[in-house]
Order: sequence, then C-alpha cells, then structure tokens
Amino acid sequence: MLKLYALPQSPYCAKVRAALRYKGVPYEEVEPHGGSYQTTEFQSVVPAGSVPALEENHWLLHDSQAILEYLEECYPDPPLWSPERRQRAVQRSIVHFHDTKLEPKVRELVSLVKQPDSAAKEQDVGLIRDSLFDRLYRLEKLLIAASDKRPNALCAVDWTLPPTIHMAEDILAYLNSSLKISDQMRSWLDRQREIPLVTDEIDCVRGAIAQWLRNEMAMSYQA
Ligand SMILES: N[C@@H](CCC(=O)N[C@@H](CS)C(=O)NCC(=O)O)C(=O)O
Repeated sequence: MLKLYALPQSPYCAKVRAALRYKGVPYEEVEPHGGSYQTTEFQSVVPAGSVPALEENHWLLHDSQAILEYLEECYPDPPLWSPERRQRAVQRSIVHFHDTKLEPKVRELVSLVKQPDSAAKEQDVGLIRDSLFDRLYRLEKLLIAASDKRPNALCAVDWTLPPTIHMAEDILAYLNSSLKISDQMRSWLDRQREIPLVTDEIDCVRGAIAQWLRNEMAMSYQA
C-alpha cells in the first residue's frame, strides 16, 4: 500500500491527500518521524526533507506536484485535470501559482506569529495581507478561465486553494488583521465548501492551525 508522509497543517499535504481520496487510491498516512520534517530519521528516509512524500515499495517521491503527476499516470481515472488541453494547462498554472506564490506568502505569516508585538511586525503583517489580496485578485481572474464545464467534475484546483486561503484568514485574524476577499472569490470558496472532499481538507488544515495558534498564545502568556 502507498504510504503518505504528511502533516495535518500543510496545504501541500492536503493537496495530495485529496488527490488520493478523489481517485480512491488506498493509502496509509503517517507523520514524519518525531512529528517533524527536521529530524535526521525523517531526512534519512526522505532526502528532500519535506512533506508531502510518497513511499511505494521502498521507492520515494517528494513534492506535491510531482506526486500528483505520478498518481495521474498510475491511476488515470478519475482525472485530476480537465480533458480539454488549454483548460488543463490553465488549471496546472493555477496550482503552480498556489505552490510558488500563494502558500509561501502565507508561510511568511506563520513566522510572524512567533515574533513579539512591535510596530515593525504590524507593518509586515499589513504588507503580507496586501500582497495576499493582490495574489487572490489575480487568482480570481485565472479561475474564470479554469472552471470545469463537466457536471460534478472536480479538478486539483478545487481542493488546492481553499485550505490555504482559509489558513491565511485564520492566521491574519490571530494577528488582529483580516484578509479582504472579493465577493466573487468568496462565492467560489463557498461553492467549494459544499464538496465534502474539499471541506475535509479545509477542516484538517484549519483544525491543526487553530491548535498551533492556541499553543503559541499559551506560550506567549508564559513568556
Ligand atoms: N514544493 C513542495 C513544498 C512542500 C513544503 O514546503 N512542505 C513544508 C511543510 S508545509 C516542508 O516540508 N518544509 C520543510 C522543507 O521544505 O525543508 C511541495 O509542493 O511538496
């Protein structure tokens, strides 16, 4: 059986977990050794040292996008992308935008949570919030071109973006800020929430982030 090394708070892991579930591929999910990708035990198994990573008969593959493409080749049905070539290309470009532009920006917020309050921190939160708004605005335009016309069909875009966007909202709220989301993007997100597979991944990431934020808050009171 396939083994997925994953952490519940990682949107990249959510992306792969949802693809496995969508395709109905049996898998076992495990956390990296010691619950962290920074341990030498984990890095001796997964040289890239990141999650998600997929293990199949002692063969290892890291990187969420590489894993999706591998799964697509091994289990083509149901497909992760539109059957229409251009639409498929746009869908892939959106997921790439998520992986390289959206999620890394949200990660910058994660590091701010640990910093003590200061005017500089407040300014950084504002800059990241504005940059996220700008990136979501660009995504909104791309989503129009990517929407799948097949009834009830999902594509990887549907489950990749929502966990990350909700995670950004939750962390910004913790940092006493908020993410401006257009009506169009909000209604797209609401539609995604009606899909149980997507809701599960949103809840998984949000639950883990909420727990982490509670711990951070408890530690900041102790300090
Ligand atoms: N491009 C990678 C990024 C994965 C990633 O950054 N995962 C984080 C957890 S959310 C991680 O493992 N970071 C540790 C590292 O990259 O060293 C992917 O798509 O899988």
